[in-house]
Amino acid sequence: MTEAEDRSGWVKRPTAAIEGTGCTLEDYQALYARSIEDSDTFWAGQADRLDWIKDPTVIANWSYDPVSIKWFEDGVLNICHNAVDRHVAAGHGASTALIFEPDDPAGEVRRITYAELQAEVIRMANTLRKMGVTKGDRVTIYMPMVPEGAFAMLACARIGAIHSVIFGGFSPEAIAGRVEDCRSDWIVTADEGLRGGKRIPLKANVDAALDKVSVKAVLVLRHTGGEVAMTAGRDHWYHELSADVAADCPCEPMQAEDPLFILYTSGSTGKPKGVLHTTGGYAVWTETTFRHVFDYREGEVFWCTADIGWVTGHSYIVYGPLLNRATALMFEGVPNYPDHDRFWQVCDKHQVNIFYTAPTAIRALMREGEGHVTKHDLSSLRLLGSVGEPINPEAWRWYHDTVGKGELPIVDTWWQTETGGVMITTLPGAHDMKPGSAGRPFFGICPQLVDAEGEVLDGAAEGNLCITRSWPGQARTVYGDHDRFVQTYFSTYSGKYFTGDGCRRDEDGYYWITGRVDDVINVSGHRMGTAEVESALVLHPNVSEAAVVGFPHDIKGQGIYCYVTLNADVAESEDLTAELRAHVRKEIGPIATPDHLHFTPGLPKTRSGKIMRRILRKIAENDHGALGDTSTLADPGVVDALVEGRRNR
Ligand code: 6R9
Repeated sequence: MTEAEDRSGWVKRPTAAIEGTGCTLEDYQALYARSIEDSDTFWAGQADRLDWIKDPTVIANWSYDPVSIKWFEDGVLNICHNAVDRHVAAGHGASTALIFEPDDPAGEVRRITYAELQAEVIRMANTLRKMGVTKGDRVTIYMPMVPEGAFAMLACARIGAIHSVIFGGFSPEAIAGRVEDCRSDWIVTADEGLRGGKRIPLKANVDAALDKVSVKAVLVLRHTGGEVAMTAGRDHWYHELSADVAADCPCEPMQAEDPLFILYTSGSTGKPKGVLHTTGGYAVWTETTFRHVFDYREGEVFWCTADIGWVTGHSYIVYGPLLNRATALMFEGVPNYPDHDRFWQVCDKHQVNIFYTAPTAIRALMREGEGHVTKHDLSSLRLLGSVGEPINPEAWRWYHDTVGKGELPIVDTWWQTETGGVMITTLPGAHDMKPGSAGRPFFGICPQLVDAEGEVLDGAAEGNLCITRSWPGQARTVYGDHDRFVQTYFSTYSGKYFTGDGCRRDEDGYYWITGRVDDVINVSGHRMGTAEVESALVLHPNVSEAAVVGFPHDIKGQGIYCYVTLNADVAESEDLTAELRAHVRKEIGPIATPDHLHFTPGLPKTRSGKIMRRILRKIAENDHGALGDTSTLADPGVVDALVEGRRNR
């Protein structure tokens, strides 16, 4: 128990964080009320901080039945202008936009001012144009965590192309699927990435993907200098192709509802969905959430440890910070290289003020002991943040007490790829915190809990989390498949956006996310559809059937537990286990590597042939006493065999 705690379960917000911030509890309450009761005026006011080529006069225009979502629809703007050029034009060209910390701590740090950022984005934009990219085209970005990744995103936005960033840890198969799905004709990549001293063969992965799909051109950044194959006529070195491009490139005027980016994310069924975000609403939403949630003050260094391949990197490394003229740190490496103190060493080295990371990283570092933290001077830190999965109270306390010296506020921000930015969080100057609770709804957000039948639950309750009103940063569709968008998010509870998360609201109106209620698991903060892992497993010639569930994992939050039925003539073996693990890595990527493979002659199925996942989850959790009703199973004997198999591991 620290001094900051004065009520059981509560951690008081520190008064130090209140000084200088615009948002006290009273402000929050007044602004929140206005954001709901007078929503258009509120959002028009937020939108006013941006430069519009044509000011929007229609603010919100949405319906959840039928599904059609538009914000600021008659407004015209360019988000790259707002994130970059606007600041240079206002005389802030010399302020630092990005600080790049390389994987190797002895490597070269890069500081990129807003003026330099503008020049770099123009160079990239004109290079893309030279390759033939025009407004509305989809450009795939498969890059390491280097500033050129951000340049490429902003360059697309500048010329009106739609970026689709693919996390550098994904496999050639995953790249091919995504390139094909959005019919992207261009890929921006690098020779290799670097993570924890290891080289990631990005260009080779792209080459393997391009055995399956074709594109017009590939732009390759020389990063490590590693040897790569270049296909004449298709592949271009960035430094060569950009050498003679013009030094100016006007920003394309974009309608607010013109697409900005596609980002693929896992769902409970089928292949990953291309979630589509548009320009105006996303700009207003990331600008506003960044400003309030992180209480950003001029000159501060903001560090979000996510990768730009995830939505957190899009919204809080690139767009949110740059729209606020912040200094964002971009880190190429991993938390435990060269040692477990890397995060804290970087915080000290770059005098980081706001630090935003994931619970899985906190748990992993907590295990290594506080010595790694205390040996560094962390006095620059002012605010801590968490995102990606529920943070367990033990990890919260360690973060608060050891990293935050028992003083710093923590914002536990709940949101999703589909929400574009933070939805539920405490605000540092406004709210006391409860370890493990995300807190209160952000401006404009109306959460609602419903039971399985869709009945609305009031007051303190636990149920499925829905959002009843649209907000500017909401995804507009699934690229190329609007029906799937409607089906996935608006059909379970008609007239509401269903998040897929379970949630409890306590007597103080604080929200506690309990995790996914669908067949999505959260592994180290990464979303993974169990169906994706199953499809990968059954692609193997020896596998006849597979069922995948999550199970509690100390570091990752959830691990991947795979039940596998082999073909009749195949015997299980350690070699086959290793082969199947490698097979899943190859199909999806290392983040999908199974933690457990449980060979079984059969899976528990109902008489109609449905796999009873509830039972498989319980067995994976080692919760054998609570298997519930198994009477509807076609063959109840299967369960005993599975329990026996679990006990033996
Ligand atoms: C931003 C991001 C979304 C899913 C979401 C939920 C989980 C994210 C959380 C959290 C509890 C938090 N999640 N933040 N759960 N507390 N603070 O992570 O997007 O990759 O789309 O994942 O992550 O289950 O539904 P995304």
